[in-house]
Amino acid sequence: MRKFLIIASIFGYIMSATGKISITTEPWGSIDGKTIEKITLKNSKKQEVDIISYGATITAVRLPNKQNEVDDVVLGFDSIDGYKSAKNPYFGATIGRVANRIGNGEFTLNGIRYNVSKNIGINSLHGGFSGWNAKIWNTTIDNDRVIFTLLSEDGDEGYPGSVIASTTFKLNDNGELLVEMKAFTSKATPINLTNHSYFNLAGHGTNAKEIYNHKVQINANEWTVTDSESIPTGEIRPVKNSLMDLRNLTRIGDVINQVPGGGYDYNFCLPEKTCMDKIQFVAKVLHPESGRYLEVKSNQPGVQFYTSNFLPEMGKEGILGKNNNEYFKHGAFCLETQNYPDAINHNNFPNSILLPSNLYKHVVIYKFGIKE
Ligand SMILES: *[C@@H]1O[C@H](CO)[C@@H](O)[C@H](O)[C@H]1NC(C)=O
Ligand SMILES: *[C@@H]1O[C@H](CO)[C@@H](O)[C@H](O)[C@H]1NC(C)=O
Ligand SMILES: *[C@@H]1O[C@H](CO)[C@@H](O)[C@H](O)[C@H]1NC(C)=O
Ligand SMILES: *[C@@H]1O[C@H](CO)[C@@H](O)[C@H](O)[C@H]1NC(C)=O
Ligand SMILES: CC(=O)N[C@H]1CO[C@H](CO)[C@@H](O)[C@@H]1O
Repeated sequence: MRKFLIIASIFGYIMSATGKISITTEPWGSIDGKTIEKITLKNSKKQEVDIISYGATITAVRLPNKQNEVDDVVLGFDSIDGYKSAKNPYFGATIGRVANRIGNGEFTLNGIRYNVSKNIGINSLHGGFSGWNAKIWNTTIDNDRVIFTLLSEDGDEGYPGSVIASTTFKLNDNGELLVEMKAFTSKATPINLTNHSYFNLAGHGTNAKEIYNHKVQINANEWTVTDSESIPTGEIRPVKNSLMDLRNLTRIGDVINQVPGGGYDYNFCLPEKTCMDKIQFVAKVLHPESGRYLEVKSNQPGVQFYTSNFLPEMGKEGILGKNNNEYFKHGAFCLETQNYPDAINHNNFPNSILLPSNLYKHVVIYKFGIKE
């Protein structure tokens, strides 16, 4: 084994295997002379996940369908240039320090007013101009897990405190991709991380035609109402008797075009509000024809369900993605587990402040399977 490792690493390719899970590493381009690494996790069910060290980004999830044909079910690019480009809508990345929006890019903490980068009009989105999605994380492989770590300096994008963050990915033989995000800080700072994979269980290039055939279920009795800039007004409203009621499996194509704003881009409130150590059921999505399903569980209080409303309209120039596929509006869905957006500015939302003595821990489990 040792000899194999040495020979393999001479070719820039490292492989380790623990039981039925294998992990391989290869270089995947570079930025300013710094090598980006691509890690591939594989299990014995022919399920595979690729993650790169740029943004701790999931670049591919390959899954068999009922006929045992494998498709890649996440949107992405063939090279690092695509991920770096201004056209990249955060495909697959780990988002921080604060996922989603902070109204006016401002908040007050311990009596101090902070400005953070306003990178979307007057608001701050997904951590600012160079958020954690645009940093090269350090990579460590530990048995069947890959761990990405990042140091975010005091004042990074206007946020207080130096933060050390890690995102761990582990695939098991039960089809579960476990993702664990952790952070420590030197000063009180808002933190709420998420991951932003754009899924299409029919295959990443099949667009709205197949997304409409997906059925979704979200375990939420309430949602957070937003204004025209997608900033929460503070109101938490029951889903009952509305298009936000996705408590039973619902075909996306039957509802999406009636939703205000051109589709879903709303935060749903899960039953447990404070659940650091408690994992709750978040959502399930099924694509009946392929049989592929995704089940999401997490320890977070909210989930942003987003149906790619801001990808280019069909008929215009799409986003040129993997294998020359073009991606268009409603071509994928995201289920971003998170704290409620703009929590820092709403007392009735769950706490979003990380104190120096505490550990931030966000767990998400994506279970991929096949329903016959
Ligand atoms: C915040 O922005 C205002 C102007 O937009 C500026 O005057 C002030 O110095 C900034 N504060 C910080 C802490 O950067
Ligand atoms: C990676 O580790 C090195 C050495 O420990 C450190 O200097 C660097 O800041 C780390 N990079 C990131 C992105 O955190
Ligand atoms: C991001 O989404 C991908 C989808 O496969 C998932 O594997 C990953 O665990 C997610 N990360 C987080 C932090 O949610
Ligand atoms: C969900 O399904 C259950 C059982 O099939 C049914 O009783 C209930 O009315 C449905 N709820 C909604 C909101 O459609
Ligand atoms: C409710 C929740 O999980 N939100 C988290 C946001 O982040 C802070 C720490 O930074 C946690 O304390 C909250 O629990």
